[in-house]
Amino acid sequence: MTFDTKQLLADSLAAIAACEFSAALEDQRITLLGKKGKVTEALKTLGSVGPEERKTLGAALNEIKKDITAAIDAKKADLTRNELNARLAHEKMDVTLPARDIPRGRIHPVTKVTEEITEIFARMGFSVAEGPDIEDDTHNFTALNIPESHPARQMHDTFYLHGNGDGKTLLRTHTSPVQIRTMSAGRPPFRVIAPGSTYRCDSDITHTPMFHQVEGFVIDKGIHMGHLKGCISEFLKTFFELDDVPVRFRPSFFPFTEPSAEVDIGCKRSHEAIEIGAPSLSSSPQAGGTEEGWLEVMGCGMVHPNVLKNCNLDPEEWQGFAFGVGIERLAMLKYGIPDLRTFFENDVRWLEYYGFMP
Ligand code: 2NM
Repeated sequence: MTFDTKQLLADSLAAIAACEFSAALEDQRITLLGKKGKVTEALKTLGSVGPEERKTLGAALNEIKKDITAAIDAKKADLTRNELNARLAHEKMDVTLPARDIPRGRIHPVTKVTEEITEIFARMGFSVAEGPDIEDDTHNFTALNIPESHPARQMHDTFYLHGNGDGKTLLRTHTSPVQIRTMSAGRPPFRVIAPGSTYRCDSDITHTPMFHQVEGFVIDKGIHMGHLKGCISEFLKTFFELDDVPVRFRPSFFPFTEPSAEVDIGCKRSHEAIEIGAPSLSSSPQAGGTEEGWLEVMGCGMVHPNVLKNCNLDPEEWQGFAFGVGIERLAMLKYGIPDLRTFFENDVRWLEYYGFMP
């Protein structure tokens, strides 16, 4: 019996050529060259043939094994390349497609305005201080020259946390206790603002039980009302983005400052809106239902000598001014938000409309 190596080679090459996928080619390799493969089986028969035939058949089988191996390798490279090309064509992506719109949260107007105020004062050299929302009576009232009999101490204004107001623990009614802590802990000069949440037991269209303030103060040698007026006028101009905003300091009273003033800015009022910055300072009715007037935006004053003494500062050596603004009020004026209570309703539609992109 003579083994037809030519036929085996021809059949093998045809089978290899017919493979369409690498998996099929791998099956072919096992069928031909595997442990029980056709070529392997043929090589095993060499032991049972005569020495002459073993020589020629052996050489021929080794030759076709080489050819088959080479054909498999070439076909494998071929199929791998084709399969890669097919994948690349199929999985092609358009890198110019616009990104899918992911829903993003908005910055709450309180946060935005707090950041704006902080930035303006930071550029004037102020640093930021913070303190606890839960305070004691000493830091919130006594050190600020607010006597026992002061109406702000009474139950209807202050949220007391223990007992009936003698527990001495309360939710701060302003951020001034931060100033007291700063003055008591450090050495002047100070140029500090204190933004944060404040609480008062008061709730109607213009009051919410929780609201936000930025208070600030400067303590140094020779500080006077001129510094106060310059600093606050500059702040209001920058905040309302107006070169020439009319600012008026109207005498007022706070227990912790002397003298004290309320700060008004010129505005134009119509049925629809309030516009900050009026060209003339007269409070006279205008044509078209528009009226020029003044709008109270903040409070301020020279820090009371008693407050300085309570913080172990000698009023003969150190003077200062202080001020306080309501964040929600400034946000309403700058961004035309009509209703204070909507600030804390957590309505995402409101936030989408009045909120800011990050
Ligand atoms: C205001 C108005 C006026 C004020 C005073 C102080 C302190 F602690 F330095 F004495 N802090 N804040 C102050 C003064 C706050 O808010 C309407």
